[in-house]
Amino acid sequence: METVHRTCPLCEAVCGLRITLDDSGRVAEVRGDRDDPFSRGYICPKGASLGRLDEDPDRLSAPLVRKGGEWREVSWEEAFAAVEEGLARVPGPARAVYLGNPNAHTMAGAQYGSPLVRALGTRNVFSASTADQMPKHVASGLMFGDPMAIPVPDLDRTSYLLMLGANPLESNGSLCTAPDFPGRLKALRGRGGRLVVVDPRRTRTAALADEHVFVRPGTDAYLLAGIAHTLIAEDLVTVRVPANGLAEVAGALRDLTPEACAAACGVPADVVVRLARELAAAPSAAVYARIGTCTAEFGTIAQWLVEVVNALTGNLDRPGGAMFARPATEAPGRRRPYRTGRWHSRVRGLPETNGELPVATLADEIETPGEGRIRALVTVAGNPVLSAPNGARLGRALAGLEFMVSVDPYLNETTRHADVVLPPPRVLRSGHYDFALLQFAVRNYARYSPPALPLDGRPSEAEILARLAMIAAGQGADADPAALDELVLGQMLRAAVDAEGPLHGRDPAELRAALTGADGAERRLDAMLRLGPYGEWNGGKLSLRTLLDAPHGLDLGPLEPRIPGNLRTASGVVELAPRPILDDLARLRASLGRPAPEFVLIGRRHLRSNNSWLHNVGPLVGGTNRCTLQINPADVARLGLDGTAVVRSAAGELSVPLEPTETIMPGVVSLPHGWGHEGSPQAVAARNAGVNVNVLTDETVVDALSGNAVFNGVPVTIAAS
Ligand SMILES: Nc1nc2c(c(=O)[nH]1)N[C@H]1C(S)=C(S)[C@@H](COP(=O)(O)OP(=O)(O)OC[C@H]3O[C@@H](n4cnc5c(=O)[nH]c(N)nc54)[C@H](O)[C@@H]3O)O[C@H]1N2
Ligand SMILES: Nc1nc2c(c(=O)[nH]1)N[C@H]1C(S)=C(S)[C@@H](COP(=O)(O)OP(=O)(O)OC[C@H]3O[C@@H](n4cnc5c(=O)[nH]c(N)nc54)[C@H](O)[C@@H]3O)O[C@H]1N2
Ligand code: SF4
Ligand SMILES: [Mo]
Repeated sequence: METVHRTCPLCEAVCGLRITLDDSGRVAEVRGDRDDPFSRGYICPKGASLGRLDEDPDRLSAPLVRKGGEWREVSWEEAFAAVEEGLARVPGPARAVYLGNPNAHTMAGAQYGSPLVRALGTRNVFSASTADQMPKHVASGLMFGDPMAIPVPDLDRTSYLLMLGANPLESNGSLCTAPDFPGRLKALRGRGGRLVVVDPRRTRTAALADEHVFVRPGTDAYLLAGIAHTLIAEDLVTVRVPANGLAEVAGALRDLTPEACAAACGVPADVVVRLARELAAAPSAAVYARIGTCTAEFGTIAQWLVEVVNALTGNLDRPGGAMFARPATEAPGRRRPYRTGRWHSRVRGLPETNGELPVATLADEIETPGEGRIRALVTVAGNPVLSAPNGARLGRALAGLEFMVSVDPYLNETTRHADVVLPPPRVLRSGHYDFALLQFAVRNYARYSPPALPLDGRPSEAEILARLAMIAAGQGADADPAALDELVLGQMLRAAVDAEGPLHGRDPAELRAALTGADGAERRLDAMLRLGPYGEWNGGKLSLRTLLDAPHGLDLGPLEPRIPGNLRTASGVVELAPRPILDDLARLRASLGRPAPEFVLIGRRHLRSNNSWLHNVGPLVGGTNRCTLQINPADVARLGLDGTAVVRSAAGELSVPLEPTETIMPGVVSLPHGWGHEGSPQAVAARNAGVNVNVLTDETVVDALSGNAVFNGVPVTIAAS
């Protein structure tokens, strides 16, 4: 028996785990790591099932190559040779890549995703970000100049939290890295603070709150506009950060009165006004909005208004308010002001954001003939057939590709269309560092987990992605992946010695020689830590060594104010009224008097689920974790429904089992995403198939500024089946 300590890679909460392995390397037990200063022993049922996931017999153990409908296990050499042959047939501009959610949870995704994208030589870059948080990046990019500068609520110190469209008691939090989110919310109430939750469902998070406010799906932008309007109209504004555009904000919101907004969002005007007054009066307060408000028609406007309200109440960048983390691997910021629309998608003319195109138009780009049509696709850690809007259409489009390669441990609804599937090794054979998630932590913190077990002759995911990149760049299947790490390291160190700062004028070769680490991925982490804000090469202590010596993680202190140092706007101050957002308000106004559809569809998450995967882990499925349509009993009675119903949208239709519940607003129905595993080679998932909600979601409707998919507020009709 051996005990190892690792960060859980399954969600954004980054809990420390204490894992007991038996002599054969099997996971015997998983517990929370009580010595982790951030998670302090917290664990959820998913983390506890890591062993079951690890030994899932349906996880792929060797690469697969498909000929017609037949899958064949092949050697890694043969698999990479097949990739080389497939990609060689399709020139760069006709290739595409889709990067899925777990890329935010693997070192390989963080370190080798960008080189892979560059090597493919295409602007057809898609990811789960445009089915998720792109509105946040665009709002932050335009206001702070940096799309990654996303403030988080200072959860442990705030005295008032207004939470919209998030359900951390199921999701464990998102773009707000906070292990034991439920405990932190209880502590907020325990110290006399107030929690208000805005959601069309009375969720478990809402049940824990002081107040739950029902909102009509897709209309949070109105509610937030009404709050901002009230702050300005009642002279409750105290902006404490250097900022431009307050007068423009006031002008732009003048007609969006609480009464006008109430009519659109369904929250009574007196509640809108009261929320504004409470936010202004609280000793400290934060507004936090997540997926329910992002994957919506006015997603970017809503995220902008969140930060406008935080700024107007004096809570942006101050303890107890909305603050920016300072991650240990933060690179010196870019100086170019942020903009979107540097290029546009070929078929629908949708603007690029963060170097990507909206996943809502991926099927268009594959299906529509003409120069630049996508003919080859690389997917890494994604399942867009179940996660993209109108995923059913996307599935049909994938079947028509000339070549597709997927890096994924499973054969699933998406990877079954690939010609080659490359499975990464077990979680315990990979190192783990949360490059992405620690940018959004509610305390500054760092933890590195080295591989707990050696590689068993299979390449690491880092090596898989590096080799894909080198093949895509035309260097062939035999190129040495280590060369890629050296290239990246060389660039990083060269930039450091060229820049003003402690390393100015040093010799990059001498710095390179000082790096430690068992492989390229670790050496790159070492360099980033040393160069980072707490780094050994920056007057601090951090390096790979210090993290290896702290297997339970290192607390780097509470969040500290960062404005103006972290701003990248041309003006150097916060831009409260970016032109593109003010222009988009016309779209919000235009829909003010729009009649509400009879029913709108929203999503939901379950604690024991994880987007489209983990459905093959027996202990996690079943019980309340099921793919049912939540509907208010009054609607069931009015329509005379019984058992199941047919749901229709502009995109498609589904027959679904009903789950009547008083917890959902009348006129709103909710179906979780990530299901629809009928016929899956994953045996447990196939027995608990459910249906694909993204048969119903409409890829033709996006948030205009970010191109983000709209999953909440989808007009549907319901009929007896
Ligand atoms: N209707 C509706 N649709 C939604 C949402 C919604 O709320 N409603 N939510 C959206 C959101 S927020 C997101 S993030 C997307 C997610 O969309 P995707 O990222 O496309 O889908 P996931 O289900 O997260 O797919 C994860 C894939 O990664 C694989 N995987 C797991 N671990 C690893 C690993 O270590 N390495 C590799 N290479 N692969 C791995 C899994 O087997 C699985 O195939 O879905 C979106 N879709
Ligand atoms: N257990 C589990 N955890 C997960 C995931 C998972 O699938 N399962 N997925 C991970 C991913 S990829 C992400 S992005 C995060 C997401 O994390 P969260 O943002 O917390 O996501 P949800 O739990 O879906 O909560 C969204 C809430 O928004 C509500 N809602 C829907 N429409 C609207 C609306 O128009 N307005 C408002 N105000 N509310 C609305 C829904 O009812 C729901 O309660 O979770 C992550 N964690
Ligand atoms: S809350 Fe998230 S990080 Fe923590 S154990 Fe559960 S799945 Fe893992
Ligand atoms: Mo997500």
